[in-house]
Amino acid sequence: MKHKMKYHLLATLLISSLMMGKNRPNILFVFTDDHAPHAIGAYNGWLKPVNPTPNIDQLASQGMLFEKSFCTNSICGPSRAVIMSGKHSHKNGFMNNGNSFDWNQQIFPKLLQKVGYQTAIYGKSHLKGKPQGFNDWAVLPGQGLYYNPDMIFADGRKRIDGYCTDVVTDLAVEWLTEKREKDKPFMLMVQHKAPHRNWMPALRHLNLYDDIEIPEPATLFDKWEDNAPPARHQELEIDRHMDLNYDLFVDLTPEYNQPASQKRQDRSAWHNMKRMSEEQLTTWRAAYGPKDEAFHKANLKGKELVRWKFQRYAKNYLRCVKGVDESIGRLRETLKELKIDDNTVVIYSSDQGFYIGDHGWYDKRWMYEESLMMPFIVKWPGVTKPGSRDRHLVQNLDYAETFLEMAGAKVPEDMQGASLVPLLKGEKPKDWRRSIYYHYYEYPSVHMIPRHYGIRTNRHKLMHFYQFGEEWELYDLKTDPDELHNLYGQKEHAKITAQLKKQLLKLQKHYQDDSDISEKPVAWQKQVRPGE
Ligand code: SGN
Ligand code: CA
Repeated sequence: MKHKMKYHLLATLLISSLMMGKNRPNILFVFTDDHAPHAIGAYNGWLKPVNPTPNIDQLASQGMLFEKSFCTNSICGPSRAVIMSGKHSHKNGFMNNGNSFDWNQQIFPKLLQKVGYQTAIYGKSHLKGKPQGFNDWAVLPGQGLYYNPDMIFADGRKRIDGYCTDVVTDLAVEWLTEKREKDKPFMLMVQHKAPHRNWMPALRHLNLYDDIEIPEPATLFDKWEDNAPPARHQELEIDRHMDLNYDLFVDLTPEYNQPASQKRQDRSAWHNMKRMSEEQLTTWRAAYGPKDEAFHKANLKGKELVRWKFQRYAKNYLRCVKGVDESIGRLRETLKELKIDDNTVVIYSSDQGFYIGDHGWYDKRWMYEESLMMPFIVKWPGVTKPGSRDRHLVQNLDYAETFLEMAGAKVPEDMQGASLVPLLKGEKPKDWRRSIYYHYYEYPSVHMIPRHYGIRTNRHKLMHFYQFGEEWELYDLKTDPDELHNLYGQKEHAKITAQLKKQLLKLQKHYQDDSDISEKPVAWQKQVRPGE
């Protein structure tokens, strides 16, 4: 009896101290734009030899890395809307970048505030409108600029001099050290523009990797022979679509204002160049001038030109990643200085994956692995086992519920993911999902990837491109991890195809995806490859 009372007293004390905000962890969520897992050392991809991310790798060695982490819709705004709402795109209403997010809906930061958390967001939001649910915020307008960006604060728009990744980190460090209320737990979201197109590194990184060759992806010269037609009608090839001036800054100066070779491209490269100060431009020209000169001299053609473009692209992309990696180092140092490192969950993620020459491409959008995957690394002191790796199928759909459970808040019934807290504790729930659902909607649009939906299990992937008749793809990820052999329609795979189709329908019912898929463009919107 005595024991029981003691237990009761302890439990009451624990609950009340939890409610007071003690013991509940702070959450630092560092989120970037277009950072593919294979450009993180700890993910052991083909870029590992470059050692691109020592600070993120250290985070992984101290926490848990999710090897099978995926998005629901591989594009920026939609991925962020899924994270905010814990609901698929068709439920939160933000299906493609052209939409505006309804900030009045239920989102996790508002629910965290209700249980006593302080919330702040700095950097790229891409959801349009004034953020709700945050005690403090400053967001980049639209895609934001790499140099001397404008930022929108609650009290208006201001230009801040400096390199965007550093500017955003400064704001976060300032909030942590000076602005937050120290007696409340917090959720701080630090959302970088980097390494988004057009890839502009910090001045201190312009010559990084000059002396090395970046390894090439095995599929750099993929001809998409076995895919359904959409893979041959895209506009994201390094060869045909990546522009020497616009994307790679060859000979590019602010005065050089010729239109980009692709009609639909916006003008971000020019805007970014024009924004730089004379001093910044001098350093920029000093770094790229000699590289451009060597390029002109070499007079490359065909495959050699593609190889050169790939090197320039991959280096600039990884230089941008370097800035992000340094930001993580700085943020973690700040947590240590403030002595809150032990009670702060640190998370690293990015809105989707990316092609870094894989399949000959850049950009994302497809349901193929490189852009379906998202990095997801969590260090939760006292909870995650250092250096552990989880292999359950997880999605950005799960983040909101995870944050809420971490904070001891109630998870609303209508959220569609699952809290990852059990996985973070190292548990292996028997009833964990066996497949994930995906749906991409933005077509016609830049890069011309048609709408598609699909299912991915541990072993297989089935995709349906529904705008141009019945186009399907089926891959066995165990025997064909690069997704080069479309098995759809082959007799020996009819059984698995039927099973997957059934499961796919089940998922669509489960998530209540009733989005209109009847709209059918009459023809491919742009180029048709010769011979088709
Ligand atoms: C811009 C980019 C595209 C990119 C979209 C969406 N062009 O339009 O390459 O696919 O954003 O990216 S750029 O010339 O402006 O860089 S997203 O990450 O925001 O969804
Ligand atoms: Ca993105």
